[in-house]
Amino acid sequence: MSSTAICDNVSTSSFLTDVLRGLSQTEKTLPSKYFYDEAGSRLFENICELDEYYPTRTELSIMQRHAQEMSDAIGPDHVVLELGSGSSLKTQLLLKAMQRPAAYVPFDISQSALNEAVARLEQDFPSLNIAPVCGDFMSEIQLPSKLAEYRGVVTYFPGSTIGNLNHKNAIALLERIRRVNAESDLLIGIDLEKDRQILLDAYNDSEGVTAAFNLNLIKRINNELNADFDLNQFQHRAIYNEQAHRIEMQLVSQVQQRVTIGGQVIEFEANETICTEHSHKYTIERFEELAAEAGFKVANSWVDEKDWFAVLLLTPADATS
Ligand code: AVJ
Repeated sequence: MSSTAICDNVSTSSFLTDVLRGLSQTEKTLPSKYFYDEAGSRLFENICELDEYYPTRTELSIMQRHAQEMSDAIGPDHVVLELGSGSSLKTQLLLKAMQRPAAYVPFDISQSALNEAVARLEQDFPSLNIAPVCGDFMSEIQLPSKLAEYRGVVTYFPGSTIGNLNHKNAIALLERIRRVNAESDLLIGIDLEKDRQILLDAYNDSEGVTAAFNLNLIKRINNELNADFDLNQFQHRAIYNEQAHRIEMQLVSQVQQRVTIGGQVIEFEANETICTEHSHKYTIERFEELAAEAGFKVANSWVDEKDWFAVLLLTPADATS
């Protein structure tokens, strides 16, 4: 299998452009969406199984305990649109709890990830109408045309993936979800602010899996963009930025060095950093304000017993119900 196959309607030529643009800035950055090649996807799955990485199992426990209440709050006969390929246990728990789901639409940038998810879900839900869409949710999100006018759509966006986006892009994504359908609700997982040491440990795990995940990004650039990063000369680091309420993952250049990427030379000072990912941590109140800016209000919220993670049901703020 290859999770790197990108569907036809998504541009593939932008990887090099994005990489060079990010590394040409005074504060060097690389887009976190490029973490997930085949090796990166496998490393991320390994991260999810670490004791220190609490989000996956915590969100799963919320779904195990509350999926039925979520389904009751959403209502019967809904189209379930999931951003991401929906191969996870969380998706299965939601679909199992939904009453007469009209269709399940996994929406993913990777055709192969979609194929695998569909194959798996077909077995577990033989009577479910599964209508996959290959696309990038950073562009307009559309349902298959025969479902576009359907009344009652819920978008499922688990994993606190929204935390990767800055304020402006998070609002823009919520607005795109809001526009999917006149009656579109959103069930979204968000990671909550908590003791900073717990956050730091989750992104600096003792087995070095997160480090390998972070370094895999420049390994991928070497493989796919004809670059010569020396992986031994960069080190993983994750810090917590209290003011911005986010984990910041970095690759730190251990020495002064130059790297060639697609023929272009990039210079690094010793200790210079590349920011590879932001992972925002919210309070429910702060997320509520963000959602309001995009036209959503919080209808329900479910948390684990430690208040480490939340699943929120958002509905259009202008709904007349
Ligand atoms: C998949 C984006 C939610 O931010 O926690 C895990 C990715 N990065 N460890 C996160 C990630 C480092 C993860 N998200």
